[in-house]
Amino acid sequence: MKFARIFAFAVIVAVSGCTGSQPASPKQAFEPPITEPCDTGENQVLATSKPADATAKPPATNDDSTSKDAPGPAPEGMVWIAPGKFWMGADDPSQPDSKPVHEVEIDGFWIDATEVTNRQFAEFVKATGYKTVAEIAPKAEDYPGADPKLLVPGSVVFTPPEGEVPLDNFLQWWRWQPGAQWRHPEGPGSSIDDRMDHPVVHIAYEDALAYCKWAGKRLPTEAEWEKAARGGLQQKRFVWGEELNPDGKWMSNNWQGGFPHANSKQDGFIATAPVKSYPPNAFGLYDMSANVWEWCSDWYRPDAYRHHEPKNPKGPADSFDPQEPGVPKRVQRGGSFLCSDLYCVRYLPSARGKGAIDSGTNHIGFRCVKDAISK
Ligand SMILES: [Ca+2]
Ligand SMILES: [Ca+2]
Repeated sequence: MKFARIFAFAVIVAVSGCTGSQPASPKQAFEPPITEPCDTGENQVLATSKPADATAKPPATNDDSTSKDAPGPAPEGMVWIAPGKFWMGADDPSQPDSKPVHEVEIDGFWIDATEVTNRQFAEFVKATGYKTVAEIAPKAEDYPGADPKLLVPGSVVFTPPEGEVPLDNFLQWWRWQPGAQWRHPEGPGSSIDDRMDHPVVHIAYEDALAYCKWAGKRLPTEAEWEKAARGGLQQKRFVWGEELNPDGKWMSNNWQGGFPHANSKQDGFIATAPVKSYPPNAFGLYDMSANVWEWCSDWYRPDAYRHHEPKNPKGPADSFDPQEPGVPKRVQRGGSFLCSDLYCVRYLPSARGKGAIDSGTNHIGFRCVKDAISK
């Protein structure tokens, strides 16, 4: 894999002390303020906010996508998104790659109500013996300059620094951790035994594809994901409406407090939360905002929306990220438990993320969709 685990590469090279080249820098978690200004004005954290009641009623929808139009019984754990149009994107200076706002028509499809959990992924692995990318040692030829001792199975793990740090170098809070993988999210010694209903993490794109194929499903397109995430609330800032903390409650698992060193956990969780810990959106979907990033099938390009087909857009034919030309990236959506209002807001239905296809970290997962009729 020529581009295997580029995120890991960055950390491996940095950790190995190789200074011969600048490490590639996948920015799937955050965009540096220098290149994409953060919006810190209207999202002031409410110091007294508490986690929302996950059993609360979802918001009313003005979309015509309702489950009553489903073509048949719902596959287990899935929700029907009826065919229809919606306004995709955002007219927001902090999200230049989400412009222009454009109307898109989408065929109906089924979507998982939750992120794929450790319990579900374990069933897949038990049935297939599948090994994730993080469980396979990187090849030396793909990582020139890396210390061979570091070319072992592993992944990249968020590790908060002890104190405040400048937000211009992600290597201050990401580390290459040998042995980190979906069963051991923080590395050897960590376990998912008490996290079986949390979203699976350390998932590279091909890992997500393999699961989807086994499950008879596929990854959503970016347009399908956004239509589902918005829940019919046309052009609203959040998947639940316009307010960050309606009734003083946190509506998703993101980050509060100083980033990246002082998570104040006002929403109840430092890292991943069990799926369904927060209220669903108006379509009955959970964690479309934050918890973990979710892979989509589209290649990433910042100008993708200018070339979208009006119906069922599948994204560009190739990938281009001006910040890392030559690194193939797919789209990721929804943000994660690391998304901070003080750094870069990414837990919005319009916000686009991107990830090197062979890199997973401990805040990247996925959910699947399924066509009404197998194609
Ligand atoms: Ca949190
Ligand atoms: Ca999510």
